[in-house]
Amino acid sequence: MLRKNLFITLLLLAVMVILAACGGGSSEDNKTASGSAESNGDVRTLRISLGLNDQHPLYKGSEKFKELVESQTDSLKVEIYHSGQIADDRSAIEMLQFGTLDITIPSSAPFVSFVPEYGVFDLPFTLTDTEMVDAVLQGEFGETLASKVESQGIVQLAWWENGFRQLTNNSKPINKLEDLDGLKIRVMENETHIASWKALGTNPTPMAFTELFTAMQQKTVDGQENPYPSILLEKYPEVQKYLTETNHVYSPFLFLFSKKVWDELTPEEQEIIRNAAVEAGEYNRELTRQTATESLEELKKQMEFTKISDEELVKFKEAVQPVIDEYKSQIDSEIVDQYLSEIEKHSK
Ligand code: KDG
Repeated sequence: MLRKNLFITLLLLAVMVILAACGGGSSEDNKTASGSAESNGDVRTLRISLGLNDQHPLYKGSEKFKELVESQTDSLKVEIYHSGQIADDRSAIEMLQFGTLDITIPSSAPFVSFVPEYGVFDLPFTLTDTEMVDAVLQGEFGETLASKVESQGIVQLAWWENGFRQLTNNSKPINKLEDLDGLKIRVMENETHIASWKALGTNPTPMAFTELFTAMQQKTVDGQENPYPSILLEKYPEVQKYLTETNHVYSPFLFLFSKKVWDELTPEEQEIIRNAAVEAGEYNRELTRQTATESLEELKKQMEFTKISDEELVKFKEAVQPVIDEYKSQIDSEIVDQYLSEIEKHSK
């Protein structure tokens, strides 16, 4: 009798577990017409795809965005997927175009193959400090450039910050241009970056961010270049010995939204999301700059640090000038002229 009751109880339990699993369902089941955001009638869940981990100011900024949106409406929820859980940058951008993802916040470099005008940021040694960055991106030029993306089925809502990029490698300290000779460097999937690092004497390999750490661990590449927060928070000192300050390129983060999903939102929801993206962007930029300073102090304890002298930097700039001239001509000249005149206007 006892055994029979036990069996019935266990059976009932198993049925309840199965029913619960079917009832909860994965987020895939409740897709909207656009196939991306989850919606159970009156609540839509927006998914954000990030390449960096949950320690980075990019993730912290996304949490701020989530807090701002969810505190202003019950019709929207935000889910954040970090470390390329959903996709690498290029695939995430394509998913926005198909409407199977709502938001991604990549660097500008992988976005150039979608909107070539964003190639201005890849011209080395153009933007030189954060005041200039804010004047150029948070002003008319930033608006002009952001208005170019809708033709790609994407809406850019704000400019966030990745930062000024620095070089790391596992082979030797870098003090002069010749020290770069033959180094195998991972670069972003971007023609100008490949050409620039070739012109600097290295052997560049374009690769998705999600593959970078393993490539360094397995010594497929000798080094890479990223801003200080990414170098520290993605734990590169575990696989890289030498850190070199070059500030060779400034990488903005682009807060990108799927146009397919955007067009399904109410004007009130659009306004809440746009304002939250801008406000969380201010928070992200401030936090990224603070983190960059703190990260460098910490990295100097974990890696051998060198800084390219101003005299030596002249040789770096001379080496990449032909690349700037060549790629400038491949970008809409009006945009390049506006970009360079804005930079001129804000040069110290
Ligand atoms: O999603 C984050 C990436 O866009 C960013 O870290 C890319 O700087 C980048 C790189 O080196 O790929």
